[in-house]
Amino acid sequence: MDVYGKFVGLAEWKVLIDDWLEKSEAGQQPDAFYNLKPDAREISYDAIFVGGGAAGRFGCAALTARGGRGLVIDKWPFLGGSCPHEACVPHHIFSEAARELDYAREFGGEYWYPEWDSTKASILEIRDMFMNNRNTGHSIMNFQSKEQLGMEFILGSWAKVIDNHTVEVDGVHYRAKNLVLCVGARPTPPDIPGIEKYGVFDWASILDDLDYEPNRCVVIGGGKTALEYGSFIQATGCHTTYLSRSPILGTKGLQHVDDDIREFVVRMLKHRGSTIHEGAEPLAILSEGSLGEDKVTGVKFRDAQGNEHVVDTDFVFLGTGERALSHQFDVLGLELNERGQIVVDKQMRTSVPNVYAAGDLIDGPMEMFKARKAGVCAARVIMGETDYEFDYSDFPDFLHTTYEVAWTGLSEREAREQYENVMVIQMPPKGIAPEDCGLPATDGSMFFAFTRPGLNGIIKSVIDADTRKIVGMHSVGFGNKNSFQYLDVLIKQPGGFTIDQMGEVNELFLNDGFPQLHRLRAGQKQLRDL
Ligand code: COM
Repeated sequence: MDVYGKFVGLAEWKVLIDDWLEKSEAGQQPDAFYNLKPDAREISYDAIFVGGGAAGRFGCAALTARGGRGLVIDKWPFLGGSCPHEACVPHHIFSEAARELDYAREFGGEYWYPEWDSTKASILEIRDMFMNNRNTGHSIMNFQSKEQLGMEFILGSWAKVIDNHTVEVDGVHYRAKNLVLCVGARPTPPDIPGIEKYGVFDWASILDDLDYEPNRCVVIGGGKTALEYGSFIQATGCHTTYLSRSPILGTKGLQHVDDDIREFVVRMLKHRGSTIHEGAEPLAILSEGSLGEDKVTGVKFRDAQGNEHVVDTDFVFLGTGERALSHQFDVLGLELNERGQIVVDKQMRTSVPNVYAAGDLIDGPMEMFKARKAGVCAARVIMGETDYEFDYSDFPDFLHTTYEVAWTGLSEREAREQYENVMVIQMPPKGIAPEDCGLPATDGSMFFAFTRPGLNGIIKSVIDADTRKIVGMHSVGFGNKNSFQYLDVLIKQPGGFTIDQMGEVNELFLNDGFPQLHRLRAGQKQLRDL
């Protein structure tokens, strides 16, 4: 379907995209959406973005903004990739549901909350709420990219890379001076006997394939995805057991998570009723039923002491790894690392001339900021900014449980390894029982602070007392998370950000903790813990 030159509104995109997805699900081959200028087959684009997720969409927007000519091709009928379709957006809906349900459970029968009834919270219903409305995200992606950003695209058709200047779609060759590869990654099931059984899900298949209401859940993993989905599942009233080889939040990439933060998160998961086995090795997924139709009944695992156990369950959630979809570009002979990711330099250049890669195809955190900025970096370099680099080795980070957990910089332990004189500002203060304290009382935790002290959260700031610079900040609670994207810039700016400068910040909330607590110590000659 040719949409070039026609105004396509949001409502119209919803219908077009839903229709495409329905046909595709029914095994038909729906028409792709072509938004190409008339000379598309004759010219050589500055770049073709293979993959229209965050990296491809932001890359093409950046290229277009700088006067370049870009083309985005995606197999799905919408731009934005897995984010609006099956990854970040549903994750945020599930996390918001988890937070709401947590309140409903904790305050059931008090104030305006009805008695808590776990049978009322349906995973399927919340999932369906997202599925029935996700075309809102899809349509704004296409509308914004076409009508506002002026991007050319082909959506709903496969791109076959022929060489480093040529991409084929539906038998037609499109030429470009450069290619930017950004088709992402997919969850990879761990190698456990029985992993293919019905009843084992990941963040993608929970959307497409779950067709029953789970009663008990085993989460395999102890990192971000495991905790985020596990917290949601537990919050619905479905008892959740974590089987994690590493300590919870001790997986690769989470080295900056502070010990006090980790302890609080684990204690709060247990408070909500989850069972946690750290150092656990899953041995087999058990099932019952006739061959081919057997359904999960349990997970056998070996605990940290070497003893074997079985956890009964009808639902297993895999919070384990993902694999880059790099092999569809084998024709290019790109250098890959040991995890199958495309190797790039700080300008997103691959080992093949004129080929760049971005997003989850490359190393580094599988996070939105990295995908978007890597795509933009490739575009800027292509458009002649020869010195532009993107370093994604250091970044603010977060996850949701029923809380927002956010951090930037060093943990206290890391700081003590690097600096001789470390000072810590912490609330609740070290040595004080959280349930006796009731602080921090942040924007969003007032109810907990006043009626359930100890459940409200923890904040922490780590300071090099010699230079007075803040070197790490950490928070579990509510209302603080988004400030970390700016705190990260402040504390990592050249020259750093001192406790005294933080003491000058004008707080908007009385007691989110950071400006106010730093101000109480600002100016103190020999800094002491607070
Ligand atoms: C957001 C997708 S859901 S994108 O990063 O704006 O393309």
